[in-house]
Amino acid sequence: MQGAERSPGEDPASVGAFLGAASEVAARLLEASAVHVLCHFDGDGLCSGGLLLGALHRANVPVQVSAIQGLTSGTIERIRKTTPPLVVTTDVGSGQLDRLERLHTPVIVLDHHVPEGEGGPWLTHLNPRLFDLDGTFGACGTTIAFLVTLAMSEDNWGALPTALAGIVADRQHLGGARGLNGVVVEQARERKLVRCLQGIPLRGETVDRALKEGIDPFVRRLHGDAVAVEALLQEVGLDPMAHLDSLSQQQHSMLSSRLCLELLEQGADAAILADAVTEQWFFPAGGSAHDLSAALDACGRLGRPSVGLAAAVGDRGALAAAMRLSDTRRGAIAAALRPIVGGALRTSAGCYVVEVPESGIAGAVAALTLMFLVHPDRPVLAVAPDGDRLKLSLRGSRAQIARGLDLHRAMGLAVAEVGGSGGGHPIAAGGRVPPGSLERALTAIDREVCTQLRLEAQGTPAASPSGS
Ligand SMILES: [Mn+2]
Repeated sequence: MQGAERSPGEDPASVGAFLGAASEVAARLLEASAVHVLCHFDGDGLCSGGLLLGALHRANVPVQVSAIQGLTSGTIERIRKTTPPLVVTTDVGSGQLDRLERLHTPVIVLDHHVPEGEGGPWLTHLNPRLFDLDGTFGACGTTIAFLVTLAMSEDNWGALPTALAGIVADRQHLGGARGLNGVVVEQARERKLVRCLQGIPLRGETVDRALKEGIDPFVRRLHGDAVAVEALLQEVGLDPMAHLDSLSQQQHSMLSSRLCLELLEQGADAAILADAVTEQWFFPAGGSAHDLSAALDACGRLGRPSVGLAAAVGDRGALAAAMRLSDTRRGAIAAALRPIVGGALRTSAGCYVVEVPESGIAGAVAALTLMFLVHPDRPVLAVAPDGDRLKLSLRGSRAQIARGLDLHRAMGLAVAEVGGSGGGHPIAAGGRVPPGSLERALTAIDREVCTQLRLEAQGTPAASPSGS
């Protein structure tokens, strides 16, 4: 793929070196007698796994894909027994290099997480971070997998919807595509494979339903209120039944501006809204990256990864099933957001803490709370029951990262303190801790976040969502 000279915000030489390494990986995949792909089970993971599944299938390379929650020693042992000639991990693996090395079979890691461990002779590790490229906002597992498949064959541009859905799933579209994502989007535009609309991305078919049922953005005054939605649409002169992908840029901008006003009034932060106003990607054959992303994410979170993989490869029936799962998940997230709107959150020294009824939506609730419901001077921690443990999900903002936030480190310290497990990215981290250890874990997170963001360790007055 050409494009070293077209990378917004990245050093062209680094992009070129990365694409060169991606081509070498592509050549090895095409030569493999069989490939076992292990992908993470979230939206980014399923998209990246689906891209490889489709591309290898088209190239007549026998391929099998397993969606996994994490690379546990049990998973490693199971894989080792099957002695696959080549293992590829996508959106997972960089944090478990030493464990993968113990497979004693060739492994290619395609991941953007912070690397941990050394690996060894069995491993090939393709991670933008190793090329001095942005792996937090500028490339996700799907980006890496897509660039590898493009190096296998230009025909794989046909899977662009899945590639952009993966980027949205990891929320790297916020603030506009950059880094390696920017390289992909720019070339897709040149090839007329995508229509970009600037504004607040909305999900669903019709404008009316997007506003009534939408959670991202979560507009408190409109959510679930048909009368309020109808009045607002009349005000901006939009047909409630208009399909989102039929809006002109001017109509989309007008609606976005009106929604931004609503969000500012409910207390959302102007800087975060500036990020939320971004490109939404629509495809000539219909649908948007946002809808596809939500559908695939729901498949993973609701324990139906095989439906998600089939949808990522383009199976129509699977896509319809995935869309229904997405509706279910959206309803559960909305139900968890409503009490937070009503003030059900507490403010610790370093976080806003919200309680969520189920672990599968904790990350999403934390992210949406941070974006739309609190003053974002500190990250949001969502806590949910998760079997015999507690799930912790921490989400921060880009502005907080610029101030020094590193949630991967904060979560690492917290789980080490209480005997749990976890990690992630500077902007988003998760962990599982023993029941009863929340306050100790929170103390450790608070201590670290206060240091990183130079917050007062005690005494910053509690903020609450405005208007509640
Ligand atoms: Mn990812």
